Amino acid sequence: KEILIATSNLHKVEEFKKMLEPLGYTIKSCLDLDEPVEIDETGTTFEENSLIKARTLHEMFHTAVMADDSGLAVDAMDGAPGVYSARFMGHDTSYTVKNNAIIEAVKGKPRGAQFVCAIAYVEEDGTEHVFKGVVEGEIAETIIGEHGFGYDPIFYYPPYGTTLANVSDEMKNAVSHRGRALKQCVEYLEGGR
Ligand code: ITT
Repeated sequence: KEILIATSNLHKVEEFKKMLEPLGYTIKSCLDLDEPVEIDETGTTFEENSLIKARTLHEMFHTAVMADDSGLAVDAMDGAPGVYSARFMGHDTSYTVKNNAIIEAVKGKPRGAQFVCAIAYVEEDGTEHVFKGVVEGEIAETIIGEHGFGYDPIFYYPPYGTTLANVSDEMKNAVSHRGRALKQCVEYLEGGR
């Protein structure tokens, strides 16, 4: 079965492929389209934004569409950057700068943080579903690791004793917000056969 993922983020595409292709799904994304798709993420929650993205592509192609809206919520920053994670400090600011700013912001404060992911799935006939995944961790004291993307190098995951950028893709996907949301989505997909 072919699923169109309503994302232009190559890192997300790679994670979806790694998790879905072994199950027999064929993955396409906005990166395979001739024209870039601009989607206004006007929602205030991960759920709303994931649905906005999935609906937009479903309206264009009438195929099965999945979308991911995700981000990092830092306790000491009242849940920021949250749904604004991609836009935090501006789209063109490097993640080294963004990650160091967050490390600075939590200095001397509680270090708790969550990665949150909402996956919206719109079936060919338009039926909508949203699945949510969360992973609890802490903001690391320094940037650690070269794998993953975005905020992974500062997301310390206590059971692994290191950040999600310092473990294999398989280890990240096994516990990540995206992995957890996608697992529920797959349970629905496979259950419905
Ligand atoms: P699309 O909307 O095209 O999917 P995006 O990157 O703009 O791409 P979001 O609006 O959902 O997607 O923003 C998510 C941001 O949250 C992402 O750019 C990262 O900064 C951060 N993020 C999400 N998942 C992450 C992960 O697994 N590891 C590290 N950072 C993550």
